[in-house]
Amino acid sequence: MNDADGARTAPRYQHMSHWGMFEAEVADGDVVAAHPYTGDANPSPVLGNIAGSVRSKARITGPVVRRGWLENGPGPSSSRGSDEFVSVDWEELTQRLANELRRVVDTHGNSAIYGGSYGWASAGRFHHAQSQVHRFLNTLGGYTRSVHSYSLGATGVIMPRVVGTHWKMFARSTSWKIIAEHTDLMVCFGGVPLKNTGVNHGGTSDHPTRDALDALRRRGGSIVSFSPLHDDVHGAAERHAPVPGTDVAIMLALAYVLATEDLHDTAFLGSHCVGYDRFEDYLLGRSDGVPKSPSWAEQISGIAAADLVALARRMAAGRTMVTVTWSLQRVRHGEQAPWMGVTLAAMLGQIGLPGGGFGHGYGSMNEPGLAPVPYPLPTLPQGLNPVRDFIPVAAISDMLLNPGAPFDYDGQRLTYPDIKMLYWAGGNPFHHHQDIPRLRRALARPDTIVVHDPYWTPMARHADIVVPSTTSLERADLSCTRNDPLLVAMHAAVGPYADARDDYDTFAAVARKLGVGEKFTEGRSSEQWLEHLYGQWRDFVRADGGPAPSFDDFWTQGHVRMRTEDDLILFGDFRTDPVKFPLATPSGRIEIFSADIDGFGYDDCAGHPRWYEPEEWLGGRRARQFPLHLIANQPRTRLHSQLDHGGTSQKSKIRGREPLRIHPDDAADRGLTAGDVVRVFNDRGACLAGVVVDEGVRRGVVQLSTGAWYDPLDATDPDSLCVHGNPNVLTPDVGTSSLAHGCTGQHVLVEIERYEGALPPIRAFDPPTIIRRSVPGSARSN
Ligand code: PGD
Repeated sequence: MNDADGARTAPRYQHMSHWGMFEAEVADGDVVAAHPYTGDANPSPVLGNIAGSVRSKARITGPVVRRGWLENGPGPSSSRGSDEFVSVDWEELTQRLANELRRVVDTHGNSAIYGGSYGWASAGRFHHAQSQVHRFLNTLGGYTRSVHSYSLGATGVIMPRVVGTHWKMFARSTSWKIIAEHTDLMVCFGGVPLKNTGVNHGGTSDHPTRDALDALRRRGGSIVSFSPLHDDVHGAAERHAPVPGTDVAIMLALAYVLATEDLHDTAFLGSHCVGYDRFEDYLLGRSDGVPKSPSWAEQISGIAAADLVALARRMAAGRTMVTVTWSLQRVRHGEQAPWMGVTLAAMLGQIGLPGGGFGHGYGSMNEPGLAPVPYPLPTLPQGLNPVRDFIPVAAISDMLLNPGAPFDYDGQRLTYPDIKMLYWAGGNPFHHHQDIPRLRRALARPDTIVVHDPYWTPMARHADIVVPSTTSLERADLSCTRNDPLLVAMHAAVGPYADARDDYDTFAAVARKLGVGEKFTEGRSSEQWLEHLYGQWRDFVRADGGPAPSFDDFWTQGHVRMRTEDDLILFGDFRTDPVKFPLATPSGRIEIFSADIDGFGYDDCAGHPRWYEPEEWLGGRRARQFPLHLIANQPRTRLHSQLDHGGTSQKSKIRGREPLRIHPDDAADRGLTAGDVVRVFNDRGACLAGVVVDEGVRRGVVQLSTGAWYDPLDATDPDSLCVHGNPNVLTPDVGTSSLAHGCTGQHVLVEIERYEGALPPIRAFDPPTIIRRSVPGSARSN
């Protein structure tokens, strides 16, 4: 390729990632730079991790099988994670996979395969790994699945019972345009962290949050934020740093002021809600003798009662939007924060009005606030799963460790199935699951673990059969999300690296061996599937009068721009006419009191929102032993654990360890200075981290992001120190409540001390030992 002056320039290919649209610049078979899409107002720095990712040393270069599994056959094994691997060719790998799937299905039935396979994988509608694995397992007769997500485990169960939906709260949220034009006061629980808006599941062509918040302030609106981390918000006029995990107490106090000063909208509560009376009995202390007053909340949260009184009055005086980030529900009793947020907004009576009401997830991902497109997305059909067994996604260790045991979930009494095979593609449980020592013991239980991944993640190291996947950069795909105007052609930037294959081709090969090849592929190659999915999507768009170029024209032009619903207001139609547009709740209204939840009789989730004292918080007994509250939040330098070896992520590390932020006084108390390496520990585990001293962190709080690849000092020991800084060696593996059993990885109590020993090397990105059988004499390689 030549530029205008005739100089040779590196070729560029349009592509999409979960953190934005870009052009991949290629040299010597690798992507050497990712240039952001010129239409993106605020591109994510995470794009900086892409350069060098194709040929990273962490790539899985060919199919391998764990040595112990090969020698002893399928069965429980505590050698997972420390064993060597043996390289095999694709024919052997696919045949072994087919044989093992056949054995498990014939001997134990399809429910013995856990195919929940949670994870974000890559952008791209066709090659999306979870869609591929689910379609594949369905062609074999199904699998035990998981429900909901690590992002939104509590919300996914509580919100349908309160407002009849959870996904509409983000996919059809009040748009940034409306907020910028109408909101007087945005009260943000958990802030609006810009770092998270870099990311959108499936991709994004723009990042408008920062500009929308600036526009709101220019118009005279203001932002009030509650978060123990100062930088969790952009442009706030007022920042409050509460004790972590106490937002529900704060919201109750604001509600108390509204109720006692007659500032609540009784007409709206009567016409659009049910159960306010029952809640008010609790709020004012009539049912339990404890008024949830500002002074009560001050004792719990550390926020001055006078500030809460003043804020409640301001909230009632203008157009107010109450927002709650997703992180607030990723804690024990996580159901309560979004439920209480809706209740507070309902008391203000502005739900469904322009710029008022409730928002859940502004700043949690890019999507909330983005205008939706009115069409369905091109989607790979996943087929039907006849297996009835399922688990809430964060119950994986519970399931593996307790086959046959009963458990509660959303009003049902269910039983954990007896899993013999785990099939994972596109996710990293060592990133997403809590209490890694317990997870490692759980992963020792099944007969066989299969992992497809492009990289030697800790999960791949714990597999028996490791399938090397291509990265999205090595394949063509379509990208499109429900809240972005562009359908984008993702051009392959490079060919498949080493002996990696597209997941689709692996599944097709195994399906053929099992006699269901045609059912899986429908006779199409990947390229034919792209054209087929595009054609189906084009029919919808054409029927709506939208732009619908031929596939070839679309591919050459690079994208199609769709219309979007720019003036959306969450629950606007319901507000206008609650009879004609009822919510999908039993009453058709907002359920401040849910008779159904009340009827379940759970002691950790009552029939209305309420304050529960969590186990992991600074106000409890456990804090005497572990006096620092660790916030294990989303990283600013990568998406989850993806490309932790990339440039942007690596630049943030301290002596190779994940950075841990601590208040200067807490650092001084422990004799720590910036750049020290510390041991972070509690009674579940320990990891190393690098100290960053930061006044923007509340006293008593430390922050260590998720996503550093688990790197045990002793790989044979499930309780080993992680030398790299993965906070999930510390977090509790306990569900949000009996209702949702969502992930509670956000909060954990710890103590910290300087690490005095010689610093162990970081080996997380080095491949494990692989015995190459193809070479005479079985030469070893690392
Ligand atoms: P990722 O790192 O995105 O984490 O957990 P998730 O498992 O999604 O993992 C995706 C994997 O897919 C990577 O290993 C990547 O290499 C692989 N991959 C990418 N493309 C492909 C492909 O084409 N094929 C295959 N086979 N693999 C591919 C995220 C989860 O973590 C989430 S969503 C949240 S919100 C949670 N948050 C927290 C938290 O707040 N606090 C704690 N402590 N823990 C959390 N965990 C949760």
